[in-house]
Amino acid sequence: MRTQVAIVGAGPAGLVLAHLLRAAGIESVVIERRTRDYVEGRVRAGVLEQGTVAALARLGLDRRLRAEGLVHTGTNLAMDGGIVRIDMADLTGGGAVTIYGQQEVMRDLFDAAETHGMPIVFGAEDVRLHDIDGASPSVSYRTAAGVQHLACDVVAGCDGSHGICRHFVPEAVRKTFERVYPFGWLGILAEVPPAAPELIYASHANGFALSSMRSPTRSRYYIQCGIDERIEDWPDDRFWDELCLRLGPEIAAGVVRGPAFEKSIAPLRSFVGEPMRHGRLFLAGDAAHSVPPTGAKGMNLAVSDVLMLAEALEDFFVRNDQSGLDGYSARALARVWKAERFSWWFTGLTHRFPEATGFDRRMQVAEFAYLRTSRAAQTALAENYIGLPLDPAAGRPSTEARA
Ligand code: RFL
Ligand code: PHB
Repeated sequence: MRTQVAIVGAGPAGLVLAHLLRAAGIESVVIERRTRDYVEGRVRAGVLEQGTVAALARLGLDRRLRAEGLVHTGTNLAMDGGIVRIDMADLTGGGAVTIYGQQEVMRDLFDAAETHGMPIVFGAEDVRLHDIDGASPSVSYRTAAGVQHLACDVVAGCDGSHGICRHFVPEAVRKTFERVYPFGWLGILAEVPPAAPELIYASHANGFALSSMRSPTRSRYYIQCGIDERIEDWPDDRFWDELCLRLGPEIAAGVVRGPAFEKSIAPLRSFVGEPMRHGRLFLAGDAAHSVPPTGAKGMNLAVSDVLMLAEALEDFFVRNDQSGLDGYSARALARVWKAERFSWWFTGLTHRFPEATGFDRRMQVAEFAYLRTSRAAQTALAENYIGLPLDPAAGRPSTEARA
């Protein structure tokens, strides 16, 4: 088998890339270890930046998103009984985010892939990359039919944080930067109306809590928990009691309790692997970097990476110009590091760190007090939350301008 771009991983990065390439007339094959049901069933992100929504719209993948997504023009921070609303629309000149679950995004991407007959191999085991240093790389994998070989011009490593692609960047050139947080997020989904119409990020002496949603009838809540804690330690009643305590009495008054039909614990980590390219291998999304979920940036970064990669691949295949591929890693990392900074900062402001000193805590209190009264501080939060532009310095035309 032969294709132009072999894409490893059918998460948001891999599938959005496949759709972008198809729109540019470039062939690809997506190789995924799991089943469609598994990938679509993972409860993860919920907040789409405007750039992500615009990319899906450009691909004609926004019909359900427009009908069912909830446009939020504000978000809220609560600490020590005070609450500050970040009016994103006012602070950024009309900016907003859209609440639409990653599961729904995946469903739309898979449905459209099926409609267009885009090749996706599910259940591919033992994926390996070959000859990425040369001009004719290939990918091998095993299915029920035996070992398969896919020859290609370029490999896109979109296989998430536990993927194998990043390990094909040789140790000698690979630099990793990591921060592991001493806590995780325990999240639940429940078929109950959300506590408030907008998201609330709350900081409490017992730890962080987040009130989010998937729809007007479906709530998504998270609480900070220890990394050693187990789901079994958190029966529904204990979760709801702790959530209400951390959100504070005013917000808790709006919490409607109900059975949690999904409950999971995710550790928090900041991670970047540099460079995002080696030879003919290009990494995108969680395969190259992770952010703690506090800034709601993970899926959005996966999409912005592949927007840049698709542009570079179009230059390469359609215009015979390799400069975009050569510049991809630096261009993507410039945006990645800003999202890393924002996610790290927002995590630091809102979570309780076991090793924090009295000084550290006073810094959080002072930062929150500053945010409450400073339009500049609120603007900084708002512009990061709605998503920074692809290329802030006007050195290169943005994707939007070229479209
Ligand atoms: P994915 O989604 O992990 O997809 C990678 C795919 O590659 C497959 N794979 C392989 N395939 C073949 N061979 C192998 N050897 C393979 N190894 C892995 C996997 O099966 C999978 O299908 O990575 P991608 O595409 O880069 O997308 C990243 C996002 O999924 C992730 O960043 C977000 O979910 C993060 N995230 C959030 N992001 C947001 O933008 N907004 C949010 O509000 C948000 N909230 C969250 C989150 C992640 C969370 N968890 C559970 C980590 C909330 C949580 C709790
Ligand atoms: C979610 O709804 O899953 C969600 C919302 C905001 C975040 C993270 C996750 O920052």
